[in-house]
Amino acid sequence: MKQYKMSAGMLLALGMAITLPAHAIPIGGVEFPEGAVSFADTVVSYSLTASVPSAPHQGDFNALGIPNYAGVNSCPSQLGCTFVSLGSGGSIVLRFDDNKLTGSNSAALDLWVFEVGPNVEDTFVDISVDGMNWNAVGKVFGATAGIDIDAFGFGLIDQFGYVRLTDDPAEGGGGSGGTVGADIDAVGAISTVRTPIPEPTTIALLVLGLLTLSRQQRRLRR
Ligand SMILES: [Ca+2]
Ligand SMILES: [Ca+2]
Ligand SMILES: [Ca+2]
Ligand SMILES: [Ca+2]
Repeated sequence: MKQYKMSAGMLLALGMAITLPAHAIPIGGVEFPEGAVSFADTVVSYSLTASVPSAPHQGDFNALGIPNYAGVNSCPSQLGCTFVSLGSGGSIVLRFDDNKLTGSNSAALDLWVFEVGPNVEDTFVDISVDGMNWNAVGKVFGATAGIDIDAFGFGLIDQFGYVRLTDDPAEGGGGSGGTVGADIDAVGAISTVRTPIPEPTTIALLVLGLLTLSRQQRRLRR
């Protein structure tokens, strides 16, 4: 019969590796206490108006994950691009899957939008629990900018799964051209909770089970 050889020390290390909280890592110059998990995971919709960016700048998936813009403003293709242009008055709806945006019960910034490209362009921001009922939380004023959602009456107990960004057609120098409208590289929740997958208690029980199994096998070998 095959024997499982795992020491108590190894099991403890495994348990710690799974349950230790993530270190605060500055991403794109901003401290995200939960790291890469904090960023938007799925594009729900991308809507353009009459004033559209060129095709290489319409890759909506480029707004997902951690920021990766490196100064290239004119993209050869959507895959070779790091941001998505919204067009004048266009919008994008993003969803958090492994995390949720929360307030902080303080005036600290909770949501950060990485807006890039040659022009600094303003964006209206709305947040939603269910992707249907929206709450306006003001604007981000181009470049990389944050929002304190507590200023709009929210707090730690509020959990939002959706963010909608809408280009303000009245602002920004990019009224036309390939990257017309705000250019979104990434959207991150500074104040965030992880969506529990799996539950820490489940992991603790698993480690305890393995520990018991290893003890029993050692006893049998004697
Ligand atoms: Ca995420
Ligand atoms: Ca706040
Ligand atoms: Ca632009
Ligand atoms: Ca990006």
